[in-house]
Amino acid sequence: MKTLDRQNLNESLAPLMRTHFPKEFVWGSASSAFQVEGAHDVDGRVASIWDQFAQQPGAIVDGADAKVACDHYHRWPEDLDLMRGLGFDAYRFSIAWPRIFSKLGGSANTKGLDFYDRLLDGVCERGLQPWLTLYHWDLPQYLQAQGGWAARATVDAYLEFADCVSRHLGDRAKHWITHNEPWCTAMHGHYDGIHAPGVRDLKTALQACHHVLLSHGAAVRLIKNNVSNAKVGIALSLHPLHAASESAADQAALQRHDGLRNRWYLDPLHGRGYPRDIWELCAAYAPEVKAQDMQIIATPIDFLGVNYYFPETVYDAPAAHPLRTALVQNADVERTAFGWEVAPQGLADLLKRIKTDYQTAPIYITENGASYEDLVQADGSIDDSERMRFYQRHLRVLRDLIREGVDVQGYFAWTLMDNFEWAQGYRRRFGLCYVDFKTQERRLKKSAYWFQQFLKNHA
Ligand code: IFM
Repeated sequence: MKTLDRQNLNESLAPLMRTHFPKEFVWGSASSAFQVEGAHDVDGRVASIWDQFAQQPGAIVDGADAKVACDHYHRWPEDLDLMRGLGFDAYRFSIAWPRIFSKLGGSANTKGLDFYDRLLDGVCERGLQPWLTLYHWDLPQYLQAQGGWAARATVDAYLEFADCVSRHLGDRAKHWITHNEPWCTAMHGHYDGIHAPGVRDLKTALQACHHVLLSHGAAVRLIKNNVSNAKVGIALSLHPLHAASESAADQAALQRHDGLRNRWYLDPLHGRGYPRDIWELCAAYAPEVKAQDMQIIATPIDFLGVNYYFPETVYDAPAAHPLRTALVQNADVERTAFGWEVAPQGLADLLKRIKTDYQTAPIYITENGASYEDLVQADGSIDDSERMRFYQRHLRVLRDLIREGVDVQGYFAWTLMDNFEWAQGYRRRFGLCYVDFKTQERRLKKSAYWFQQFLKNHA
């Protein structure tokens, strides 16, 4: 790896040390299968809803697809070496369901399982701790044709997938995440339609959401049954929220937004059922819930994964359905290239609120990171000082929170390398490593060098 620009890195590093965090704290990087693997038709993989969605004109801003992406399917040894070289302890990755089951009721695809065997062995051989996500948005298209997450039968199909994968990999993988960001699966996928499968209907979204949560609870039980000493959790995208004003209308909008954005997930996972205020408001859109569903969803988890990116400011706005709210684009706040507000303090607000309101299981930050327009210098180096500072500022907040007694046990950077950023295609880069998508060359950005120096400074 290239020599570090020590003076510069040390300057920004001075107040923050790995030794400020608990010794057992887990430092990892996270990815998802569809965003990095490529090899879309290799070894029996079938199409996912994202392969299908990417073909729709206008669905992906740059018209890209993920047929090759970062070619992680073939280049994983190099990528794991990069992770190890940076000093990470853990790798969070997801299993592509379309590689494992190619049709309904069929048997598991051995070649797909073999790939994850190789990857998992490679992770373990390098001393990295594997964290497996079962569902990171790549539903097989054949299941969408049967109704997708809006159909209850998809819960059974997911459990078959979870059963197969946990039996196969559970001897080596002990950390399991059932779903990544169910809010996105439900709302981006089925309400605003900017994600696959591109449905736009609130009732369908809430039904899909219920099935995702139900499949989560059932999978917790199943994985714990299949895997000795398994730690099982879920990764939620959660947001600290503010009202645009003190007005009663904006305050009520804040409650509604919080209800659908945060409480709709946190409440049922903590045995409180769906939030009553929101349930009453959305009576016409409410999901069908069967006896026992809520008990299954509330199956205790071993950890809560929190994906934190940005806070939101809410005001009351007329719209077609009773949950109407709108978001304010605050002027004069710092933003990433994606337009997301940069608010390290929001992480503290969010985690304190979770601790107070839910007395939850230990927390892991399962994603945090930022997209910037990375500047490639004449000498080929990449000066992403903004991303470096983003990480430093969030980690400082996290360090202080842990000192205040909030039980956070690990942190996963999103993400090791630039990849397919869903509807934004390759336009939005989140990586610590720059990927030249023409040559597949990976190059460390300044933020990666900073992380490397930060991680190596431990007792
Ligand atoms: O790239 C995504 C990831 O798949 C889920 N969480 C947010 C990231 C950045 O948008």
